[in-house]
Amino acid sequence: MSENALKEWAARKGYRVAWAPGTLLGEVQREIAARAAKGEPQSWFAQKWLGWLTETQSQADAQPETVIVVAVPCPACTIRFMLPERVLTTLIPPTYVEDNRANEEIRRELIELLPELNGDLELVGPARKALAARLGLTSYGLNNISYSEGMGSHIWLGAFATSARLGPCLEPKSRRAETLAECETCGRCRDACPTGAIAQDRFLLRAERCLTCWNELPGPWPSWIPPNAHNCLVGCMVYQEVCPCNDGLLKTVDSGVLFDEAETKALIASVDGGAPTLEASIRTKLDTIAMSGYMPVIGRNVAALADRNV
Ligand code: B12
Ligand code: SF4
Ligand code: SF4
Repeated sequence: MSENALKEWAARKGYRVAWAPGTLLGEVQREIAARAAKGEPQSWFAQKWLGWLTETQSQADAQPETVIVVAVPCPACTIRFMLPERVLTTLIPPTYVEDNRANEEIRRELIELLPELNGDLELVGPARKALAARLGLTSYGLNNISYSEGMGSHIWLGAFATSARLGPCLEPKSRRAETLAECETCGRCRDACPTGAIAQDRFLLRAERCLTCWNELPGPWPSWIPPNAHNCLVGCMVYQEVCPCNDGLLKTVDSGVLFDEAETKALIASVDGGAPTLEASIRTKLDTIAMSGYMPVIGRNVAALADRNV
């Protein structure tokens, strides 16, 4: 019953869905915790980005009956800034704009779809890539992000936990994560990564070298980031663009957001992370694409793109 309803819902929406006994959540969290204990990723990075590792009561301890993971195709979007002599058009990679909206929207849809949940469906914060891979919903690229069949890597991953049992549970296809077959003879993403975050000597990303790790956080750029590395408002699209498994699958939409010259100047002047003048109008525009949380880094990032003259 739930199996059919979930499959039909996903097919209708163009999503992919899979679910498994809730014990899978504990398994992937323990695997990541064991890596972190060995310093992969480095401990300062784990503390900042994988906060759940130090939480006393994790969702896995609460032993959900079922975890549901959903892969949703999502486009990159363009955004524009008026500089004195030209318009700077840049990209916001997939998942930034979707994240705020999709978590709640999909949770609501699943609750409506499956009465047996009785409204009991919690967002799962941690380890979504690892969960999706273990469910056979995605494969890892050498670049460490996940690819779902027919969608490429431009996907948002959502994960949910419930104490309800959902009809016949899909047994995860493989209890191991898999890599794309294409990676064996490729390596383009590793060559293209502007900061050397995709390592030669291990599979796990050197996350502390990833441009995204730095352009999402306020503060000065580390000196080892080459000025020409910057390529998006936040995040980075370099390795997804060069990947043959994304051929024909990358979609870009226009966000419709344009900052006029005064707003752009105010943003760039707030390069140290302080609130820009014209804050209200800037915030209103960012709110339309659910990006105002990134206000403290946008001025600095726009300045870096403008200096690069892209
Ligand atoms: C922390 C985080 C980051 C960090 C660290 C990234 C990382 N690779 O860990 C930073 C800030 C650098 C980052 C960057 C980006 N992120 Co991010 N990020 C997350 C977050 C919050 C947690 C990821 C996590 O658990 N990392 C911990 C590591 C240990 O987990 P893992 O990468 O799955 O590692 C497993 C594999 O390496 C595997 N493994 C190890 N060895 C081997 C060997 C083989 C052969 C195989 C098959 C597997 C394998 O075991 C590990 C688990 O133990 C998730 C959202 C979430 N709530 O889960 C989003 C998420 C992963 N990010 C996402 C995105 C889109 C990005 C960016 C592309 C941003 C952008 N658009 O510009 C970049 C991509 C960087 C990259 N190359 O991975 C998406 C990914 C969607 C997708 N297609 O997979 C997610 C899922 C957000 C979402 N809701 O959709 N991100
Ligand atoms: S660019 Fe090549 S090596 Fe990298 S993820 Fe894509 S297929 Fe794999
Ligand atoms: S997001 Fe950019 S910096 Fe990070 S691993 Fe990919 S190509 Fe390298």
